Amino acid sequence: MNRPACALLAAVLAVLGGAALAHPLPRAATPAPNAVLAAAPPQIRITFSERLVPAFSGLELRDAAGKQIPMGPAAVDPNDETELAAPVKGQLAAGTYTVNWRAVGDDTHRVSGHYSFQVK
Ligand SMILES: [Cu+2]
Repeated sequence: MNRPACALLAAVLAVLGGAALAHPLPRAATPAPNAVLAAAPPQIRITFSERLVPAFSGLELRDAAGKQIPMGPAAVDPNDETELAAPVKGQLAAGTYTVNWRAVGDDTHRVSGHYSFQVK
């Protein structure tokens, strides 16, 4: 299905209350959106509404200035393909950080988003 047709069908299904053709969307994240942490989290982990295609899904972390924070490789959990995670290396200075994620589900369409958390 091409992208406009898929988007239209998804919209129609959403109106009908169905989620059969939903794209992967975050259901939960660690750290949580808007969390205020005392120290750097050991990893960033996002649980999606459906399984992801590992090769095309990932995340990155940026500080308030937009500088990318070095992390270990982002990977989809082989035991639960709805989980996308990446290890955080070392400490993070106090400040606000943004997680940018991208996710591709079974229909190969890419969705992306972001959320922020804070380190005190
Ligand atoms: Cu789609």
